Amino acid sequence: MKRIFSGMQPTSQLHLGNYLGALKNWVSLQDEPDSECLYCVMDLHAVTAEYDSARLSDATREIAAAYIAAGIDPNKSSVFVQSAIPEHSQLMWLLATMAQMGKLERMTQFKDKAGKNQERAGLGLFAYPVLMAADILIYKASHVPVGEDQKQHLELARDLAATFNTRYGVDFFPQPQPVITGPAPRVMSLRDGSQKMSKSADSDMTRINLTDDADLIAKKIKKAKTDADPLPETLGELKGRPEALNLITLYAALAEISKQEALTLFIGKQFGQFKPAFADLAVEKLSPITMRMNELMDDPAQIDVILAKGTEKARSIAAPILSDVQKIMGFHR
Ligand code: AQP
Repeated sequence: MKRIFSGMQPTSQLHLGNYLGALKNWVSLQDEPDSECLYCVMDLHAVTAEYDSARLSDATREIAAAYIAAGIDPNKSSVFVQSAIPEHSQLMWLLATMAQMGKLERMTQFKDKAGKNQERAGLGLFAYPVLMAADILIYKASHVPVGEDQKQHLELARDLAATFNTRYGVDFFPQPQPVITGPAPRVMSLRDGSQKMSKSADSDMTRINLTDDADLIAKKIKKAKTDADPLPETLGELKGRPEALNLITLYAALAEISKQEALTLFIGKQFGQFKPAFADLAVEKLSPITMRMNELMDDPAQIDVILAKGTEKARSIAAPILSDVQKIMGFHR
């Protein structure tokens, strides 16, 4: 039996990187035999950065709506909100006693997000990967579908699972396996092929959001950074052209063809010809998701019913696991 867990933060609108790197894979995993899927909106993580408290609740619903609009079926998967399951934070504290500061200091996401101001970064941002480990281990999840950027955090979760088992002489936590598959595990910014597409990047022109309308998608693609050379015959010839490779990767992922097949469609063409075709494809694939999201957001009560059902299921798994952890650690009960 596979138990699949993953989540996204309600920091902003989801973008094409979130969709192609993670969410699209979540949808296909729902139909795997003998698997149980838990998809969480990670609001406790979202407050580790500056955020708008007046927007958090709506932003949380929007992410749940995006999951469902992209194809997560609440009858097959549990969709819920992290802060509704107190066991995540409770397990985090227990795991924090075993997490080494040195390992946390090496986390690239912390370094990127804290920037030059590490001394002034919040403890929550520093301990983010410990909470992420708790998010996964509180369900004894066996598989975690994520984008490539989360690989290092997953390794820490595996490390903490092993540390717990060794320290208490038990075989309690399984080793969660990262599932980093799909045609676009690392989608890059539209403006800089060396940076990942990110919700928190300052410029909205760097990403395509699932809520962007057709005109905005076309505008962002038109203004995407490229180079002056035509598209070559083989993928190998895109070496050293990160923006071109990113756009071909995105086209291929949306069209559900290989990168080479995508390239073959445009051999010898300039970006002026490629970009309108890519924009049409992006609109065709994303607009049904946007429309469904908008319908769902018009009926927030419907989303809340789905979340309440998911919460019930998630807590029924998490509570006994936390209780077992407390017993293993010797707490008075
Ligand atoms: N550019 C990307 N390419 C592929 N996958 C990506 N993911 C994020 N960016 C890309 C995957 O989407 C999921 C969302 O995780 P998150 O909400 O925790 O956000 P994140 O990984 O920190 O990255 P974001 O979306 O850019 O948010 P901000 O800017 O707020 O940090 C994860 O599975 C992630 O791998």
